[in-house]
Amino acid sequence: MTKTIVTIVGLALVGFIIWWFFGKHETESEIADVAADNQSIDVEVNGGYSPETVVLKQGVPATLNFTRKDPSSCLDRVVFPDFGINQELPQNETKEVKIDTSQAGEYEWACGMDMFHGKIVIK
Ligand SMILES: [Cu+2]
Repeated sequence: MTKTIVTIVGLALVGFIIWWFFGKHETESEIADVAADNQSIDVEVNGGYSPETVVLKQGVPATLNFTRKDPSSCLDRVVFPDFGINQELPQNETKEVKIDTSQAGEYEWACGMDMFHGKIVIK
């Protein structure tokens, strides 16, 4: 019985390792909800950003609602270098980050230490 369990756990681990190294890891991408004159999207901050890529419509003012669940101070700031934004993210509070969508393109954001990354795609 113990042997069977060990074998199953072993196989599961091997499967996980194979998936981890060879599986397709598409970054999670989400399109903002667009209303007439604004668009918004919720981003959860927990060991990284979810979604990691946010798609915004050009020309419509955008708000990203960041909520940090992660207790680590690593993620307590979010920085958008292209927009000159450096926003503090207190834990379990939702902070709005307004994005100027007048220019199409791809813009990265990162935690205060540049360790975790996300991306806005404006098109
Ligand atoms: Cu960090």
